[in-house]
Amino acid sequence: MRQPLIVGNWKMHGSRESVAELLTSLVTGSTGESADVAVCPTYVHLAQAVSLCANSPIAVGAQDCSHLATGARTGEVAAPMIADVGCEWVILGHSERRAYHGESDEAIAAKLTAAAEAGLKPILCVGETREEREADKAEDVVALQLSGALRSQPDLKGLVVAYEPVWAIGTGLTASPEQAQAMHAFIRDELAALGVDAVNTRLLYGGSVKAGNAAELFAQPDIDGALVGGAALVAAEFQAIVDAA
Ligand code: G2H
Repeated sequence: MRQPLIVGNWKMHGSRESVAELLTSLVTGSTGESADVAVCPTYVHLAQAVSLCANSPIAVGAQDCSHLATGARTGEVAAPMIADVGCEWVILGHSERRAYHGESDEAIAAKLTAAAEAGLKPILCVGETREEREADKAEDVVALQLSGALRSQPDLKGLVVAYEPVWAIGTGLTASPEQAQAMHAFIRDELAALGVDAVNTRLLYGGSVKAGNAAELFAQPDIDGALVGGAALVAAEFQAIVDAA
C-alpha cells in the first residue's frame, strides 16, 4: 500500500510572520492524518519551518538544490545544507525551474544524485506544456523527462514523482481525474521500464489542486497525493486537501 502524501510548494511566498501563522495553524490541526504531509517554504524560511514543525507529523523540504555538495557557486544552496537544517524532502525539476532557469534533464539528474547523497527524498516533477498536449506529445515529453532524470539512477531512496501539466499550474485549470489517471498509469509503466520500484513509488498530481477537486483526483488508483501550490498558502484549504487524502 502506498501511503498518501500531500506536499505544499510555497514557491516564492511568505514572511517570518506568515510562515509562523500558517504552520502554527497546520501543526495544531494535524492530529491523526492518514496522509504524510510536507511543506516546502523558501530557503530562508526552512530553519524556521523545521523548528515550528518539530514534534509534529509535518515534514519540511526545499524547492530546489545545487548539484554540488559545496564550492564556489554564489547564490546556490547545497543538498547537505538542506539536510543539515532538518529537512527531509527536496522538489527537483519543477516546471518553473525548467522554464525560468533553463534546467535540463541532465542538470536535474545531477541534482537528484546530490539530493540522494545528502539523504534527502526527492520529488521529481514532470509534465507537458499545452502545445505539447495539443500536438499529442504529452506522453513522449514525460517519458523523456523521466528517462533523462532516472535512467542512470533508478534506485533513488524515497523517490516521489509529481505529474504537473504545465497548462494546469497556477491557471485554475486542472487535468480531469481521467486525464491525470491516464498519465499517472503511463508514468508508473515508464518507471517500471526504467527499473524503478514503480509499484511502491508515490505519484503526486500537481496543478491547481484545491479542496474542491482533491477528492476526485485522490480517488484515482494511480494518484497517491498532491503537490499543492496556491492552495497550500491557506491553512484551511491545505488542511481540507490533506483530509481528502
Ligand atoms: C504546480 C503547483 C504546485 P499550483 O506548480 O507545484 O502549483 O497548485 O498553484 O498550480
